[in-house]
Amino acid sequence: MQASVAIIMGSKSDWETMKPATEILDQLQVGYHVEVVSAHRTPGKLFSFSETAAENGYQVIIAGAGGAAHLPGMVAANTRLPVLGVPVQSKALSGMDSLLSIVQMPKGVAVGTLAIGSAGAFNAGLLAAQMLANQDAELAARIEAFRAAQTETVLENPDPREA
Ligand code: RP5
Repeated sequence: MQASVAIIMGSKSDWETMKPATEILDQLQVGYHVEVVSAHRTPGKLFSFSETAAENGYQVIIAGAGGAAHLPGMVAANTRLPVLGVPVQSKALSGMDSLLSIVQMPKGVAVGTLAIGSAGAFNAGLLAAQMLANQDAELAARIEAFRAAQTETVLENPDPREA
């Protein structure tokens, strides 16, 4: 399957947080590539990855990072592809550092920032799929089915005391 989405993260320690992005993409049958790219420890790789991302066939980049989370913004600075940033929950500051590092981009260079942690990673995968679905009717149908099933699950079990 062609990898339309690149999922990158600053460290292997980010993987557990970022994994839900792959789970929803698997469910929706969207191809992706996963790789560690560190803004601080591998700055040359950050530049080569982001500068070649479009020619390598990616259409959306999901970038997760924690702490001084410069990865999403610096990737966005070096590619025209849409970048979705996921703030990883840090131990010291609970991810507020990650969130503020990613969200407050200067005018003219955009990063779409998701929620802190694994819900943000899942939604980044979902949002990437929704972007791709504008050009893919079959993917659009799979997303609509996912959303309908989610709604049905909530409606079928409204009692908060039951699992
Ligand atoms: C960031 O520093 C990474 O994205 C990670 O969230 C954080 C800590 O990295 P490790 O020290 O666990 O490798 O670059």
